[in-house]
Formats: sequence, C-alpha cells, structure tokens
Amino acid sequence: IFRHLMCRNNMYPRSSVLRFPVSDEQVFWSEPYPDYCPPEYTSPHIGGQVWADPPLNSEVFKPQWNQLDGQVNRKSFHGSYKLRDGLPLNPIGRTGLSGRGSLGRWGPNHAADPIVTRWKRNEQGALEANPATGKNILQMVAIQRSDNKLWAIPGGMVDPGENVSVTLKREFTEEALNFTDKANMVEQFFREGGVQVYQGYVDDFRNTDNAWMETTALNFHDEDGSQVGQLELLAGDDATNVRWTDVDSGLKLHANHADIVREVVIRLNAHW
Ligand code: RP5
Ligand code: MG
Ligand code: MG
Repeated sequence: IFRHLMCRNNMYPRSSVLRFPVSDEQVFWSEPYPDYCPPEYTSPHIGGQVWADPPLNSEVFKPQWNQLDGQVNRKSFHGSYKLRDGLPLNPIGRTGLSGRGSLGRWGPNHAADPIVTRWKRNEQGALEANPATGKNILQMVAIQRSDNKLWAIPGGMVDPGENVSVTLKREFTEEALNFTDKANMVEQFFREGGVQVYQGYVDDFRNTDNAWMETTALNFHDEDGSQVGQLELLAGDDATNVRWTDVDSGLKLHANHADIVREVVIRLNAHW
C-alpha cells in the first residue's frame, strides 16, 4: 500500500514551518493518533493570486467539493475525499501540516506530466542495449526544478478549464524548449499520440493534510528519434536545466516521478 514520503517529517518548502512527526504506521487516517497536532500553514505567496482559492472563511468562496466547480476541477482521481471541519482530507493520510501550504487549491491540485522519450543511440545511429539485460536503453527529457533542484518530468498545473492535452504541450514547450519556434512540430508530435501511463496522487513535497497534488501523466515516444528526439532542448520558466537522461533503476527524480517513468519502461519493454 502506498504511503507518501516526501511530505512528511521535514521543513515545509520556502518556510520555517516544521511538519508534525508522522511515522509510516501513523500515515493513514484510520490509524488512531491522539497526540496528532499539526501546525497550520498557508504560504503568504499565494494570497490574492488568480490561480489560488480565496481563504476558506471568505464570503465569496463557496467551493463545490468533489465535483467540477465552475472551471475548477475539485474531483480527485482517488474517489470521493472526506471533509473534516469543512476542510478536504488528504486521501493518502497525514502529512504533519494543515492548511494549504504553497498549493493554490484546497483539496486536489491537478497537474499534467509529459514523459517524452526516445531510444539511446550511438554515433552511427544504432540502438544501444544494456549488456546485462539485453534491452534497449530509453532516454527521457528531464528538467531540473528551480524550487528544489531535483530532476523531474517537465510537468505543470492544469489551468482552470484547460484540457490536459493542452497543459502537457504547454508545459513541455515552456520548461524544456523555452518557448521554441518549433511549435508546429511539437504540436503535431503531441497530437499524434500520447499514451496515459499514470493518473493519481503525486508524492509532492508541497502536499498537506488539506491540499495535495494529483497528475495525469502521458508518454510521448519518438520511436525513430526523428521528431522531438532531434530538437535542441533549452530550459525555461521554472526549470533551470534540461537534458536527455538515460532511464534505469538508478533514476532519482522529484516526488514519485521515477515510479511514473517506470510505467513507461514497462510499456516499451526498455532496460531498467
Ligand atoms: C509535480 O509538480 C507534478 O507531478 C508536476 O510535475 C509538477 C507541477 O507543479 P509545478 O511544476 O508547476 O510546480 O509534483
Ligand atoms: Mg511550468
Ligand atoms: Mg513545472
């Protein structure tokens, strides 16, 4: 059973707020934890932002939980989430922090993650297999996040009313291509076929008891390396670095991104 890890027992990012301790055994809400007393924290950075919910006690804020609330999707991929004292409850369990932290939405915050892949090739253009497994080595476009310096899938938040397919293309173009002029090629490559490999909770370091990240991850694979596999990568927006990264079991990525990439490896029967 999955227990989140990145959002426990650490300092909340960009703050001096320490999370209340939560051991592996204490994660699930069904497990009694009478002493549980998490600090409440909502980052001052999100105040008044267009992408963020107003404070819960605000007159104008009448959230429709567990449904499409106007343009804002407040549905979780994990079924109906519970409310406690009027606040959405993290579907995995305790994080040691209540409030919203630096996430814009109470409850689920929807993101999209494009996993763009190609096969590793030598200088002659021949596929490179791993000698031990005999399987071809996959490469993915990874960005280095500016907030925690970790390598990650170049994903981002779904804007209100935005179709996930648009988010995937937009975030890839922003973070890995720095708004390239190759827009048409990228457009076509993304339109021709992404395969969904994951949909659900993200073990993100920003999650709290009342706000969490969920994503839809699609694989866009350039089989012969003639399309996006040829593009010059250039980091942009909230990415400080970008590169083609060899994929194997040693891959260390932000949140649970390596587990998500693993699904692509299985799908393409690549070396791991
Ligand atoms: C991750 O954060 C998601 O899986 C997605 O990659 C990303 C979205 O947030 P930002 O990159 O916009 O911060 O947890
Ligand atoms: Mg972005
Ligand atoms: Mg991003």
